[in-house]
Amino acid sequence: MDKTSTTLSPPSAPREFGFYVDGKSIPAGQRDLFERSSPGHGVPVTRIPKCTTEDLDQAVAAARMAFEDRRWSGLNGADRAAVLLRAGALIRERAEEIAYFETLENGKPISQARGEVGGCADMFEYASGLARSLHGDSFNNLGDGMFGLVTREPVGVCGLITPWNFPFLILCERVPYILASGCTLVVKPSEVTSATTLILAEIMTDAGLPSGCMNVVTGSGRSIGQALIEHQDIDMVSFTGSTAVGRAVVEASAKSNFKKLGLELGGKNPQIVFADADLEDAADGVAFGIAFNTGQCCVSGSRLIVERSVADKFALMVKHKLEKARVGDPLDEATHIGAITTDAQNSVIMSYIEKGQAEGATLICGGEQLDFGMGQYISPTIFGDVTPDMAIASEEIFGPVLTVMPFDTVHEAIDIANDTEYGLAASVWTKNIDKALTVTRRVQAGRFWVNTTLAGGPELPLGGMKQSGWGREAGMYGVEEYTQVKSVHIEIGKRSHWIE
Ligand code: TXE
Repeated sequence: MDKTSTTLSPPSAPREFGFYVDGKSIPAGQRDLFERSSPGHGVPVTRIPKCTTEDLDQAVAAARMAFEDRRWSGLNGADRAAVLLRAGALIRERAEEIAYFETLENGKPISQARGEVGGCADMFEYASGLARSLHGDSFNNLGDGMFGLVTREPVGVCGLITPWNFPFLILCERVPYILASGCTLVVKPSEVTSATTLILAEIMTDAGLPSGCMNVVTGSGRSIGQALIEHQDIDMVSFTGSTAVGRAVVEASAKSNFKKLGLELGGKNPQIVFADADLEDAADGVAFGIAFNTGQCCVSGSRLIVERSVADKFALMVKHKLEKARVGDPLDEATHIGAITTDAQNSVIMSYIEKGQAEGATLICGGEQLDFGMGQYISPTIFGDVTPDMAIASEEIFGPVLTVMPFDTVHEAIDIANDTEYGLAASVWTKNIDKALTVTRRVQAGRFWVNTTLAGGPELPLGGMKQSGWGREAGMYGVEEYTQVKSVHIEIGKRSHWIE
């Protein structure tokens, strides 16, 4: 590993975090601890408490009390906006610390983590405006005797379960919108990446969020996560993670209190490249789409569907790009591709690489476990001679593994793109406006990119079609998800009597 430009090193001892309830950090005390080692360095970096179900009950009770006494939902939008704006500023102030722990726990490159933290501050700043502009509707067309209103009310106490691939970004695509709506919340981050969620809880208190409005319980999905989704006093759950656990969330909602759900699940996202595209641009975009965040990205462009006349040439162009990407120490500012976040994920990716070869696909590049003497790294991988029925072409791998499938016509490209149970994201690369629009209309995906990929920001909503999930996060749509509407008929003058 080239370590010439490494500027940071892992801590000499792990930092201990408490969980967070009612505006205070609560130390682990007698609770068991979960110690997290950096996937890039193999040394312990953080320790978090394994919360008990009593801790969860306490956190939910704090969120319930904060919601019901209206210390947050009863404020006017401008006051809520002021807190969210201050939180954005505090995220910027603590950006280096957040990026450092994000990189240590997740394994993503520090330069990428810094960029994400800046984007997270922006989420808060944008959502602050939505706290003021959120509104309902009125009906002035019901005749002289009647006026109609549709008001928006916060859903109540939200449970938020987040994954390990973008611990801070996914959190910040939700928390400011949840708070902008007037809801209170209890967050359960992934057990392997809890640090930056706990830092955000401190930031929210420092920004002036009343106590009890944001609580964080830490621990495993099977114990604390499951108890949260079954909880009778949580009104809504937003879950981001695997499709399997997504099903468990739906089941738990049905078996408990029919809590409202938002789900962002897996993806097997197409990158459709036409021969008339700017192929240099497209090759860079496709390389970025599959290797960004080591492909551990629900929206990663993992299926390259490319026009047959340029397929071989284009696959080599992507290969050359990926070969120039620097894989290595996530704390090195020059690194493009960091470590695989968990041992389990590393095994999953390597088993798909073996399966691809066993199924008869051709390894164009990568496919190797890289040995840097520390951590776990996999070289970016491309498979050619792939057919849509192969596991590597149909199942979410969640790693830097790209499958190449050629097409001859626009309609064939659309059919291959839609031949999946998922519908999270898609990209199309072409200079032909008709092709771009036809593909954008016909491919089923909640997020679409034309001549770019993985673009995002606070304005446009996120979420999936088909088995990629329910609902939308971020943007005005994201705030509205955390509200429920009430319709109000108002009689003007005297109501005509039923019985005279
Ligand atoms: O996800 P899990 P994992 C996909 C990706 C990956 C696979 C497994 O394919 O290989 O999922 O990753 C909590 N009740 N994605 O195992 O288990 C858990 O603690 C309630 C897609 O990490 O779904 C964590 O906080 N909660 C993806 C969160 O759910 C439970 C992001 C996600 O964990 C729970 C990550 C339970 N029974 C993985 N079990 C995306 N869409 O971005 C676990 N959890």
